Amino acid sequence: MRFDVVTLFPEMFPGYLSQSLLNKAIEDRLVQVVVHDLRDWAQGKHKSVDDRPFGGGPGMVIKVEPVVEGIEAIQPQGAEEAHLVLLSPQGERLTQRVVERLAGHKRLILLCGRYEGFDERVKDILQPEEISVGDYVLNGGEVAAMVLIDTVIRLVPGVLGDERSAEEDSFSRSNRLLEFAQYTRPRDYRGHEVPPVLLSGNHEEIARWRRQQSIDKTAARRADLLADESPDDET
Ligand code: JD8
Repeated sequence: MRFDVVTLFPEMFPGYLSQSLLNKAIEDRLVQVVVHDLRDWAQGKHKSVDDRPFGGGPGMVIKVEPVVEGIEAIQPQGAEEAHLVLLSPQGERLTQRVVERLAGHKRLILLCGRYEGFDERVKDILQPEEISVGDYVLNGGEVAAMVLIDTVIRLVPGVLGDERSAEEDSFSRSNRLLEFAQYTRPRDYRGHEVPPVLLSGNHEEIARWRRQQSIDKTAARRADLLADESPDDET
């Protein structure tokens, strides 16, 4: 799986990319992340990528030319044709179902905006899929792009190793429940004890207890997940 990230702030990515799971996936060549500086396609002596909005108003708008020319230059850089994603508060909400769909592409270009966003003609010309990571306001698309990468790579075969499958994760196709509570040593910390069933060695009973924990916690905190009966592979 290849990600091409297009951003005005490429220096935000190395710290994230050096995180253990992702770094290992990159070393194992399961995942490739290429970060591109949008300013490389800026025009003129001042290399400006943004300008004041027509019609007035606060802030700056990212110009159409560097974005269109940048994407046109990046698209043929990979062996695979890339699916273009624009991170935007106006996009479709990123749910695990959307993550599963995006993971079906071999290559994604993630276009990160800043300021007041892009000149509308970027969307008219490039027709990206617009994705939002949630209903709150970020300062730009970079953190959203990291969220998208983080969620999609979990579904790339081999990335998680074989100790655990993404199928078992909460919100996945086969599990719409929240995770059960986990404990490790010590058995007693300041009078807070580990539930005895987990120390029983009875694996059938442990599985039943965990399942019930998941159901109870989901009902109490996220009843909406239990109510969602929509089909898994809705496209
Ligand atoms: C991209 C600029 C800042 C600030 C309008 C667009 C995603 N879930 C999400 N929340 N916010 C974003 C996001 C915010 C962005 C940009 C994504 C580029 N901004 C806002 C208010 C004025 N701009 C996002 N994905």
